[in-house]
Amino acid sequence: MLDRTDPTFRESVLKGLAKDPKVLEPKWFYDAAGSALFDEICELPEYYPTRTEKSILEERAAEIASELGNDVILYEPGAGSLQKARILLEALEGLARFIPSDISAAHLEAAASDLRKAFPDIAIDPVACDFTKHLEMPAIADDRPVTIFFPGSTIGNFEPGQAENLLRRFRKETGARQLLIGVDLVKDRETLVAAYDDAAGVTAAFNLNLLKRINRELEADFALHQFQHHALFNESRSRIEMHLESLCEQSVSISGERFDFRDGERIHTENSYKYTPERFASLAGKAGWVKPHLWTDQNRLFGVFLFQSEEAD
Ligand code: AVJ
Repeated sequence: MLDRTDPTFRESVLKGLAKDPKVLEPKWFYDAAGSALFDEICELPEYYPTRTEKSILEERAAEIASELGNDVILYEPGAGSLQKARILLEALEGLARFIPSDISAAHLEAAASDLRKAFPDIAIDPVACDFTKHLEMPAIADDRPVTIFFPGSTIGNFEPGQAENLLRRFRKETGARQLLIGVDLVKDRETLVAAYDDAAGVTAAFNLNLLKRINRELEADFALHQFQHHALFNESRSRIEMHLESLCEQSVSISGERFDFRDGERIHTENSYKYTPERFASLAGKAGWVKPHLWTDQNRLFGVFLFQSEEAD
């Protein structure tokens, strides 16, 4: 499939690499190769979030379904391959409408037509939008209450203040009454670091693929072997950080602009915030999401929260 370059990619990259320290936004990880690498990450023995969240959704599906009710519109921002939605749709017998949204219209349409075959009784109405900017609603008359489904701990990519704004926007832009959200929980450093620095090097390849993408789409000349994946747990900020570290002094040309790197200089490519249940409930509360209900696994690795909109009180 042809990957059309998002017009904002160039601007975001040039701006991020002009900063000190240099940064790149994690949303650019997911070109075709990056999405395939992420799918591989989800299968790694060290990467517990995906399988843990899946097992919570599967094991608690009936309970979750009875809390949600059937007569809702389920809206998933950044729905991607719709893997997790399938689990929920199976549990929500009689769900009327599902609205997956994603930045990549082509992938979304393909995933949606597969989903229609599996769930012929559910209206599936994909909308292409970038949820970091705006949640689009399809032009359909249906006044059932909206439930936002935001799994995968995607919320962990945002600074806490940004996360709060995002969750407030989700509520206001869709009029949603409920939020079902997956959140990775704080745990010991070894478990966390291993999940982002796996033995097989898949996460390293995922991180470095960002430079490959810049080379291909933005006429750049990153020497990939001169950068190294680095993951660390920043405990005081309760987040995993991923960086790409320059292994020597070098300069790189991107779209005709030159960027100098010191030996050991890092590009900060991702944050993945880890929450305690209390801290996450308090963040969501500030965004108008109240009455948390938490489902977790035996080891409390991962949390699936259901919140109600304060307006529904
Ligand atoms: C998709 C943001 C949830 O933070 O765990 C996985 C992305 N990065 N390994 C995460 C990711 C490196 C992932 N999220």
